[in-house]
Amino acid sequence: MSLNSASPSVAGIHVLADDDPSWKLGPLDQAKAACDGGASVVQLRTKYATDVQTLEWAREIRAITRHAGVSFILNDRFDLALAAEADGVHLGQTDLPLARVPSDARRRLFFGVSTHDLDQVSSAAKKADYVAFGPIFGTRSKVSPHAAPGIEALKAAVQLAHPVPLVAIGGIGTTNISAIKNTGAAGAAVISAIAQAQDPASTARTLSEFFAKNSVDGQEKK
Ligand code: 3NM
Repeated sequence: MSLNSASPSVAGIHVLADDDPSWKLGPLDQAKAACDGGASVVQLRTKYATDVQTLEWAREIRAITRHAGVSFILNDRFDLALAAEADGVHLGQTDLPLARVPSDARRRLFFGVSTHDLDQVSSAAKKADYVAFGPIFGTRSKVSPHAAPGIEALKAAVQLAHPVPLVAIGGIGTTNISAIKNTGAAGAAVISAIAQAQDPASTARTLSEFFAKNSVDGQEKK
């Protein structure tokens, strides 16, 4: 599936519903908060669960997101994504390469690829439907050998990926969402900002509203 105005959107806030057991909220509650708060995308990210558990969560999140009009992406696994009727799949650099994904799955799902430097951005933008780039800032949600490249590198990545939408990830929250938006990134993805929030739905709403604003240098455009 390629992304166009008639297809599910990847623009806006992506909430990664993550199954790390140390989070205050489980993946279903993270997904519900995302939908209640007006996020654009929920991505289910399971690094601990069995396939059976992942599929069970994926089916529930599919129902919640469909009802809310929110796009649903599954991390890593196109087979489970098809089984759960997800909209898309998010692949890491060490997951199945996009070129190996069967054409039937390519037709039915859109695909995003994680990138961590500008060479990876350039290569992913040639084949993926969207590109994720990070970690932009320091993150404690993922063990990453990659340095946090910051806002200037994000600007370069956005331009390099264009016209393929780029989603920023890593260390993003309410205090830096405007800076992310100002780079021209199509989206911003978060884990701990929601999974650890006092009021997750309200935080998702704050992030979504900030991101929806057409702000320049932190100033909201009238
Ligand atoms: N991927 P938080 S950083 C899942 O750089 C993930 O590809 C990253 O969590 C990448 O919003 C990251 O809590 C963790 O920083 C994002």
